[in-house]
Amino acid sequence: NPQMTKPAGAKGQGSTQIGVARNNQFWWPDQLDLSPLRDHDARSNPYGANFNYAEAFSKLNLAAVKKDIDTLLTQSQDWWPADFGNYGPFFIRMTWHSAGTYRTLDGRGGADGGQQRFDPLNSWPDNGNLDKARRLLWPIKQKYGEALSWADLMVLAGNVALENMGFQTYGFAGGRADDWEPDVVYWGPEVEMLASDREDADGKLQRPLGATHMGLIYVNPEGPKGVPDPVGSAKNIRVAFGRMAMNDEETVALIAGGHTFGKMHGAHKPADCMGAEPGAASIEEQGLGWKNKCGKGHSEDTITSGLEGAWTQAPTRWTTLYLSNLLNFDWKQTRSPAGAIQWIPTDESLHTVVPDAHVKGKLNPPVMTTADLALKFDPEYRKIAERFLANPEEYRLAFAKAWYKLTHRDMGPPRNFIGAEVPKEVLIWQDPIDEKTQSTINNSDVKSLKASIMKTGLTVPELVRVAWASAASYRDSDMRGGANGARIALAPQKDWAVNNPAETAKVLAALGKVQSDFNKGRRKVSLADLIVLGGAAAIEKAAKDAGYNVTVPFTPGRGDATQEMTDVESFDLLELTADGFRNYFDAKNSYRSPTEMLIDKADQLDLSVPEMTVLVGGMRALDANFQGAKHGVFTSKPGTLNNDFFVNLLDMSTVWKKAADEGVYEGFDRKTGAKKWSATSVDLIFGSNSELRAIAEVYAYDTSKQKFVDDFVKAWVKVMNLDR
Ligand code: HEB
Repeated sequence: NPQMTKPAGAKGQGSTQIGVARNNQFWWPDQLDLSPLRDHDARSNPYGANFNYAEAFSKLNLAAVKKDIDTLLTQSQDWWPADFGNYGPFFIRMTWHSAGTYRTLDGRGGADGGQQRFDPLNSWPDNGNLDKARRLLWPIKQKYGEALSWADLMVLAGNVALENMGFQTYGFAGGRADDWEPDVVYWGPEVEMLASDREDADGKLQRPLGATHMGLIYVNPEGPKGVPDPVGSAKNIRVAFGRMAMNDEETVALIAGGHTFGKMHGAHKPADCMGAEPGAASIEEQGLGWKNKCGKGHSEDTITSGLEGAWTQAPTRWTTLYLSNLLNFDWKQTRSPAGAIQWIPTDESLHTVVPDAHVKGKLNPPVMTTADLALKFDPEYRKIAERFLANPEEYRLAFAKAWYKLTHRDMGPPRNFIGAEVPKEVLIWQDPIDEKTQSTINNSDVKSLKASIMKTGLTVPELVRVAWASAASYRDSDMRGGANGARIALAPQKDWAVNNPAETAKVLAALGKVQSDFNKGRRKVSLADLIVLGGAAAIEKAAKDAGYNVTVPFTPGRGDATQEMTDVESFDLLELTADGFRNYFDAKNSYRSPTEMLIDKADQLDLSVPEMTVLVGGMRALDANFQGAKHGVFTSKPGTLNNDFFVNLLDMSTVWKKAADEGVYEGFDRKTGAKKWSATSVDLIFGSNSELRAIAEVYAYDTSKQKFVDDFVKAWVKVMNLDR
């Protein structure tokens, strides 16, 4: 994927500068990039690895913080005066752009981490001038320090803004810890901001992307690729908001509710006035960008999107005016002072109904973007918009709930939601678990249950695969999935191809029998715990068979979910199209190569390069491939936990050749020519990539046999506990 190796930044000049180190992907674009497994090192965090943000936040007086933000909203600052005397709308846009990068397909993006403060997001054209919104909040951040992350503050500011302007929000949860460096995320194939080259021939948006253009949060306000076509815009919006987990009703509520507030900014032609984005601005601008040299450079001279005007007659109040304007007025195309296509009422008497944000006595027409008109001209959106206008309370609640979901979607399970304003109700998108099913087992039960599991006759590979399948559904990006809940026993997970439904059903039936026998007694065990315990028992046996005595640490306490608690459609998004740890690859549905998908999965499992390496080697030794395939099982004793994978991979007596089957390789004895092994690229990459080979060597040392077993068990347990 050579295009991905160019800097995402606007000009890509870095590589021609003297003294700039080039990474290997610059010279050899096809070389596997391991950097996703090395980001967010604890040493990047000035508070260190042991800082517990949730604890710090929970000591905060949330009401006091909110009061401070509320006061700040109407204290206009000379260096960036507030439109209509209230920063509320501006902050809402900041919040929405912070959360709105979330995309369901890989769970990346979203408000967690506070990524908007770092490039590339910091400098995305769509985030224009939001550098000022965050800078306005600095006094609050400075006051509360480590107890209030930027990530939480950016969401909270939007909530306080809504409340200040008369809207009743659904709730707020803190708990988003800050990142200290940009996430490594694939934001699209384009090498220029605002370019769009991410649709296939049928117009389908490339997976896993959510936005239609590089540098935009969702869609182009002026219409698809700039064409003022409201119906076409509706199609874009439906895909883009769908990939943010929003249905039609939520989408209408969000856009209408959001554009009830504030205005757009396009007072002058950007080319004549605007300086570079923060990422490219000069050092004396101190992190700010988009310096505007026209007029005052702010207030009535502000340029952000290039569109200009407010949607409603009362842009700092919660009203239903957006909907009534949209539906009741006829709209004609016009251009903003900056030259962008937008729409104003055909009725000229309506051109003097909106007060100006800064100039006293000046009156303006309300405006709509092409994307706003999508809500009027798409028949489905229109029905919803009409219903909302006729039922204001329904509209209010729909916006409140959609806003809450938008801003909290990537926080993971309910226990991550903290603070005095967390709603009592657990919502379906939080993937609830039935608390009543939580295991109450003690250490001696753990021992006896392991014995009962091994007596079922289930094999080591069967138990390992199902435990892995259960836990490895986890993705760190939005903290969904994982072993807790035992959703592997429920639709859709039980039917995923990667989980080999027949085998999973067989193993779960046998474990279910162990569970029901045990639960006749005084204590109870959840299926989720038993699945993980099954993996532990199997690994202990496999280690013993290889001559090592190990205990796989186990922490009980998982619970089970019911089918009713499981949003099947939303869980389908977690389906793995590739799992290198089980040597599984679905070529049709995977959007990258098997080895790249391995790195992506390892990243989602929060693994380091050594952890990923030892897990792959161990899984092969355990014979835990999908459907028992022999690729990479470089051992004469499959099903035992030994380092043969590494020893044999690095053994020079084998020569490797491509096999007839796509993606398969065969290893032959260099002298006799006899066929010894078969492998996939996921296996061979550990011998071919120089950085992975360095780790593979470690696990092949004569002196590393015990280390291999210990490290494997450690990494395995980490995966089992990722969601806890
Ligand atoms: Fe929005 C603003 C577009 C959605 C909220 N937006 C805005 C603008 C534009 C837009 C262009 C202007 C900017 C400047 O400043 O210039 N949006 C858009 C689109 C979409 C949207 C295309 C999709 C369809 N929004 C949205 C949502 C929300 C919002 C969802 C929330 C919820 N916005 C907003 C606000 C504002 C805006 C609040 C205003 C800001 C101020 O005032 O500053």
